Amino acid sequence: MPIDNLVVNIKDSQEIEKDHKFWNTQPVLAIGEKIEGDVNGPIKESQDVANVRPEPYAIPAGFEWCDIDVTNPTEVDELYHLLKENYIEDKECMFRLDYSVPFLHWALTPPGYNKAWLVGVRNQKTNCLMGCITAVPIHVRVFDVVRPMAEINFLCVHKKLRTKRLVPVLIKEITRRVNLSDRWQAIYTTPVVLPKPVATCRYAHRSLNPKKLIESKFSHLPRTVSMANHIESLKLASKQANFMLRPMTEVDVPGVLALLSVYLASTTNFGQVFTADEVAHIFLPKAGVISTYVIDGPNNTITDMCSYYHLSLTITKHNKHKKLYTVYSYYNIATTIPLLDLMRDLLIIARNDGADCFTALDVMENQTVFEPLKFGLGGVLQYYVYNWKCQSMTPDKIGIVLV
Ligand code: MYA
Repeated sequence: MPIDNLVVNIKDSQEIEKDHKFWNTQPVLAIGEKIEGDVNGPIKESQDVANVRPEPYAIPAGFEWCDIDVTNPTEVDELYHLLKENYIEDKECMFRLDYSVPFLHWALTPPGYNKAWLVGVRNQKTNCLMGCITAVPIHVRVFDVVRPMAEINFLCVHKKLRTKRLVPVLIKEITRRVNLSDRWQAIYTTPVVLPKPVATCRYAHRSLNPKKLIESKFSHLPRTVSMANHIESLKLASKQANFMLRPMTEVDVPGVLALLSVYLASTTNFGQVFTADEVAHIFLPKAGVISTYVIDGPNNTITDMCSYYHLSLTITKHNKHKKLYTVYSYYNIATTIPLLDLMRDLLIIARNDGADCFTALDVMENQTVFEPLKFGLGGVLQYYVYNWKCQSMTPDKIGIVLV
């Protein structure tokens, strides 16, 4: 039973829609469609790139397509503000995800990224950015098959333009642009149930600053417990226990690559196949963006790692608190110490880093630490592979975390 009684499901699951007018036209499995045996491959075969539609899809009158150049300070700022005001929020609109500018730059410029895959929609008159969808290149392993794919994220439509069927146009346009690079599969996660998830995962939250989380109504004080006792029950040590755990540096890239590659291939059915350049870009610590800690083994090897990314929440309706500093569990691998000890130290590091809350999905082995480390259960997140047919998986077989 969760000790801390968190109420907010920021990426809450929503009702299954009955008639998916758009999704029913796409190469995805239908909800409820069963797969026989060990089928694992595309739904629709790859085409010749020469046959991909060369011109962009038509967009509603008054709007135009743009590429978003996140290396341009003005454009990344426009993206930041679109998301800050219009991206994912809880049902009561009390909390909204707040991806920082350095975070967006990091997430959207991995090695080999393509500017044409960061797609925006502008109002022709005002030039305001009103919608977006992004893709970055990634190699993904699904069971035993590795494919170059796209990782889709940051689908957002300005609140004033909702329910006007702009999403199908955005998705068709990003698909066209990805297809032009001869890629025919994509991965994405959403809180909503669409045809058809490959896995359904669950968030769990660990309070690091219980008083602030309760004051801002992110979590409840359990009915029979006083605030003082509640705070005491969630208290963590002031320092990490394992003094060998240290921030990752450039020389650790080969060791981290080897550790990640062996671990993900041997324990999961679905994961990113990293290159050294990707490991350097993704995992080297960047203040306020990504924190990675490692333990050394013999001969420049890395035996254990843990990491989190920094993604705050705007508190929309509170006089005192305006922002929750949340960090999200990323990749955690323990081979020389128990995962429980590694994660306890990671919580301490995150708390000392100023985080109010540590959030994790029940992917890989995370679930095993939730109860002993006093996490409370949160919302649901669905994982998808576009244009792929395979058996669905349990969360522990998911070896990838999308930001
Ligand atoms: S997940 C984050 C999604 N963003 C948010 O939740 C931000 C806040 N919300 C909004 O901005 C809007 O409410 C959104 C809907 C944009 C969500 N994924 O234009 P509409 C379908 C996919 O009237 P609106 C992330 O970024 C819906 O079922 N489809 O919608 C990953 C319906 O289709 P159908 C979604 O309410 C994104 C149609 O859109 C989602 O104005 C992965 C309605 O269109 C959703 N989250 O705006 C995208 N929500 O009738 C897929 C609704 O069929 C990528 N819909 O049910 C696929 C791979 C593409 C590349 C392939 C390459 C090979």
